[in-house]
Amino acid sequence: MRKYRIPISGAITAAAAAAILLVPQLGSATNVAAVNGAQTGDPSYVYRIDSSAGQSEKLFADGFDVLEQRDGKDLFVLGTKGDGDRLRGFGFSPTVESVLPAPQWAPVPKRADNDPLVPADVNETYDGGYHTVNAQYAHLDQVATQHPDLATNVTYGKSWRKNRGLTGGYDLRAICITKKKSGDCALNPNSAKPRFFLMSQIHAREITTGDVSWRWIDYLVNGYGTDSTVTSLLNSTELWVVPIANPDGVDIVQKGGNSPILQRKNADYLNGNNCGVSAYSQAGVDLNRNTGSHWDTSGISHDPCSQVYDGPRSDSEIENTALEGLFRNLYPAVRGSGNSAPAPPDTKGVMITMHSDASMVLFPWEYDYTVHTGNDAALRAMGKAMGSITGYQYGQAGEILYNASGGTDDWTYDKLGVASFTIEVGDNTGRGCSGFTPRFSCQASFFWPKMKPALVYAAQHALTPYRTK
Ligand code: 0X9
Ligand code: ZN
Repeated sequence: MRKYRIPISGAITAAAAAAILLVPQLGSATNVAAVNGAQTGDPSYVYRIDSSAGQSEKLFADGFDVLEQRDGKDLFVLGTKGDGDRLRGFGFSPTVESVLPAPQWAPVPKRADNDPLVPADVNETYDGGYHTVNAQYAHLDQVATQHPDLATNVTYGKSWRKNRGLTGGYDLRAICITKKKSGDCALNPNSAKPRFFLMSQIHAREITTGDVSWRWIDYLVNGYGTDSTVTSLLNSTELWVVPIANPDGVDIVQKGGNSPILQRKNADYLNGNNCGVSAYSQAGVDLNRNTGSHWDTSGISHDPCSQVYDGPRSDSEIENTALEGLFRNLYPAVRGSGNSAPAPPDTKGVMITMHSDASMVLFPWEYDYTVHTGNDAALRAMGKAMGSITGYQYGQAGEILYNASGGTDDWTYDKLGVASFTIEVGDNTGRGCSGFTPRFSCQASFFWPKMKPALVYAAQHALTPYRTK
């Protein structure tokens, strides 16, 4: 087979890279498949197109994945079997140059407590047990079906790919968990119960965080009526979870199978598409630099290939505007303008966005550590408490990590006054669970026991976070 170098197009480059990277491993993957029954997707096709100069632009515009490889005036496009017909429909005459085998990975055995009747894709995993986007979404459906008195699903938007009508995009989904009374979980900021909001994988490759959300959801729905802490939480509080805030990015990550692709950003390649797919150069916008809170002021880059590219304008990305729309539907805007106006002491609500893996509890202002919020004492007190529960450092980002503008937590605090935190879920104990893709057994043995009490603490403070001393 020919060797294709780095593909040009950002969004589908990961698929290309996954397929290409997996080729050398095919022998061992096949063996694993024979033993465990590997999950496979569809093969990818490389099409050769006799094309005059400039047509790559048209191919991009039509959503095709043009590879960097050239042969005279021939171009190469990576796609599905059906893309051959689509290319013909756009007036091209493709021939199949090669077929790349589908990524393969071995699923973990079913979780011991799994109902054998649940849809199969709840168990679809990669890299030893991490759940795919579809599995996370099937989990939300399963939980709502099994616990109609406790769980409500909300679709709050579409990912960048889905919104553009490209293949492989996803809905943006949340779940609300509470012992339901009339009006609970409504998209109305004036809720009877205070709201604790947990989100994960806005940075796609930080895969520990999605797993913590999965376990948090299970802990809540399985504990109601049997665990007194959970029971009183669900009676008093709405627990919202967005397990995957950046599903297009996670789709790229999971295509690496047992070697996840280290995509951090979303899949929006329109600002620059010649980035490759490495951990340090990749297409996409960093969603945690893109929000309209002090956008473009610190810890950012204007290079579209950079890990911290903040986008062409504030809130340019649909994953963020959709999420912000959800936040506005869940929390009233109670904070005045300016950097030091406090939210009132009786403000309700806590938001935690999980990242990895610096082992830190962070709170606003994250864009500039020399500026403190008007709620600094209470945010710091909650940060300190969660720091002592987890064994993590705590502080504003610039105090212990680096200043960075346009993050989710600065936005929810800035625009709405919500008590907001980033928890960098990590291993600072030398137990071998550090990095973006720790072995899956670290989740049950290390991260979940560490995070559970911190999340319970935060949820229990959703009524009056700013009264914390
Ligand atoms: O740089 C980030 O976005 C976060 N670290 S990570 O390694 N997970 O990428 C820290 C974000 C802290 N919060 C804000 N800057 N808003
Ligand atoms: Zn992160």
